[in-house]
Amino acid sequence: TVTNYEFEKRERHSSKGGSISEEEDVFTQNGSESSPVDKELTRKYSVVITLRDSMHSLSKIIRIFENTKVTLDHIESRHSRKNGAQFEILVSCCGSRERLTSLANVLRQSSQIMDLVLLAERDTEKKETWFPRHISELNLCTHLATKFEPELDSDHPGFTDMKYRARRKQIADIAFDYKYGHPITRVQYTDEEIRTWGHVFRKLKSLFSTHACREHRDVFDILEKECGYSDNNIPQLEDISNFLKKRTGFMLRPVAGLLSARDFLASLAFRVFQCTQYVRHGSKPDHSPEPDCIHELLGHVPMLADQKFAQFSQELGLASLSASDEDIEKFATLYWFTVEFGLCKQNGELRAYGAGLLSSYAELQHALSDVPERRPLEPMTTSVQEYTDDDLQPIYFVTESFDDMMEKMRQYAATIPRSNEIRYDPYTNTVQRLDNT
Ligand code: HBI
Ligand code: NLE
Ligand code: FE
Repeated sequence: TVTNYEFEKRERHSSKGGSISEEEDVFTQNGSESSPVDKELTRKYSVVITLRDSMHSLSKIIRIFENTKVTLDHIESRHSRKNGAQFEILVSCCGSRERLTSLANVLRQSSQIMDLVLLAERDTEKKETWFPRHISELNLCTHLATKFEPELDSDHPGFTDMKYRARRKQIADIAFDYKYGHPITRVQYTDEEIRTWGHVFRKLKSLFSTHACREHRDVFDILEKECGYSDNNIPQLEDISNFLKKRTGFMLRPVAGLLSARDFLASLAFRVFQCTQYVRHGSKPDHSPEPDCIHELLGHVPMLADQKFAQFSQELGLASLSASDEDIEKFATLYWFTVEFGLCKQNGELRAYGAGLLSSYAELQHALSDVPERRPLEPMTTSVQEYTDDDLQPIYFVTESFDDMMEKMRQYAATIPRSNEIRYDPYTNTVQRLDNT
């Protein structure tokens, strides 16, 4: 790579902790005194190598890395501004302190190398990721993932439909303008949108009695009686948010599309559900890879109105706060196989509680048919299971009960390294760390 971006970032970073050569001194002086355990510890290092002449020696240098079994992560080059030097090479690598010391010693003997600086990335690992502490800070958690956009994705059923794209933009603006505490702007749905909703509504309703879990069926009856759920009316998010607030304290917040997993999960910690407001394209009503309000209203809302399920969702959110990127990925996968595509056993029968199943006529039938594979939910393995997010799932995970699922998830979350325990204060809608930092 011949970009300067990483290079500059690291220079800024290293200048905070003193000059580069000071770091180097600390490194070499302490190197021989470290304990045997310390020596085996693999850490990340950056090596900046100043080359006298051309880059011809680069391949030899790389071979020395390989010979000392230091793993390369990233290499960049740039022209050097130093007198008598041609290039500077930045190498990000990984290895034990001992290996890096011997590597540096070997390299320094090369006549091609004018200067070599070794930096241990001490504080990059310590750095804390920001997370919202108060429910209003969800106004900052709006990082959209660019996936399934009708504008950008040529496979999207709305890609060539300019009218649909304009409509999506119009509804997205409600979400972009939204601030915590505002009522959610109502949408006057078109006849076409209501037709799409009605089609999905009728077909799914015919499956719920045999395919949906008890919790979903119970709330769905109430939503029909009290909240205007019917095949000729798309309920408004504001009204449904108020209904949920009374049932479990969950609130809806409009969102323009798929959010980053970190932001999406963080909102659950505050019992806020990020909810899309547009309707899927009418040409593919029975399965949509992206969330839309049909998915949210028919799939998620009934489940979020259940006390136990609401608790489960919030705990998943709380566990995700301050987690590393790798752990966020795992929590997102667990969310996927439970809240979105989970199956459970009830009275000896298999039932769907996952919202992605309860909002898709095609997938609800598929999930309970004998086509897909089904495995018991086991967070440790489920969290690393690969999945497809643009078609029917080949694998589903089955839980014995919501209590069992909650217990397993708590045990799993307890194994995730986090700097501090976090608790939620419902009176102030804040998350606090137990050490008050
Ligand atoms: N964003 N709006 C929205 N809706 C989702 O269901 C959603 C998301 N972003 C990420 C995401 N789901 C998945 O990564 C979950 O597994 C967390
Ligand atoms: N496949 C679901 C549906 O068609 O309603 C949406 C899933 C969103 C993750
Ligand atoms: Fe969803």
